[in-house]
Amino acid sequence: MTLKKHALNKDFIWQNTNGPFVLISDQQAQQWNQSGFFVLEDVLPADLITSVKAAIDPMEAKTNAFLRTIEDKRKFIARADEITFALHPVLKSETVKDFSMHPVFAGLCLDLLGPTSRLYWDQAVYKKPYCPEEFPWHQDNGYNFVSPQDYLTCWVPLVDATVENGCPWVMPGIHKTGTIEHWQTDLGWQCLKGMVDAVPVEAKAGDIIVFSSLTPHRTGPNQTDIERKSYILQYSHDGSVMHTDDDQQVPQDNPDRQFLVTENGTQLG
Ligand SMILES: O=C(O)CCC(=O)C(=O)O
Repeated sequence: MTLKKHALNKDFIWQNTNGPFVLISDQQAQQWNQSGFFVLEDVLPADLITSVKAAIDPMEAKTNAFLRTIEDKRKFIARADEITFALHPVLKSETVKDFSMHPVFAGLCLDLLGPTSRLYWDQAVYKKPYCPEEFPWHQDNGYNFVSPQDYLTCWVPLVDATVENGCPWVMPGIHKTGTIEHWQTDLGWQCLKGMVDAVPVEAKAGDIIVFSSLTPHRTGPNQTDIERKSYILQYSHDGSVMHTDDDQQVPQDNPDRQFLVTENGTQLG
């Protein structure tokens, strides 16, 4: 596969993570280095997921209700009654804010990013029953280009995510290239076509799918009557900047939603 690099990806070198680790196993570290993803199984208790879901559901309901009122019932990648993106639940709920500082996320930051990290982005993504469309192949850093390019995405299923209801699929190995070129489609930014070598990643509520901002992923259509609910938390190196279309570099340190979760090797939660 010949991949063209993103115009801003000039000198990226993937750095393998090396122990000692506070949370992940050597095998997970090896999968991270080689494939750009792994699953942490059964690390979040059911009552915690229930309370996070209860906090997010009304936010998502408002988002979906808003989408129903606008032209074509869609805005950018969000479509009423198909796929919704409820942005920054941490701004609206202490339960969710506390969740974003949970030791499991702080531990992942220490093992995969380094001593000092911030929450960079958080959003709930709900795929409605019988949503017919996939969400196309992309790297998270293909949406808004952030430097350093390698941040961390934690895809948290709020209900069990299966191939049938639209779980993530990943393309292993490409993370080492850094950010690749994306093109715009009706469904979102896209960086790859086809499914050869793609790996479906099913996960249960209580698990976390962990992948790099540089790992191409997609989610499939929802072919069930179950609403597929996920909460996505992304953590970046302290000092990260977002590159804007007019060549500005905007620090990603909004104190309300991009707060530190680890500092000098210490978990702050
Ligand atoms: O969860 C989904 O269905 C797609 C969302 C996604 O991949 C993302 O927000 O990067």
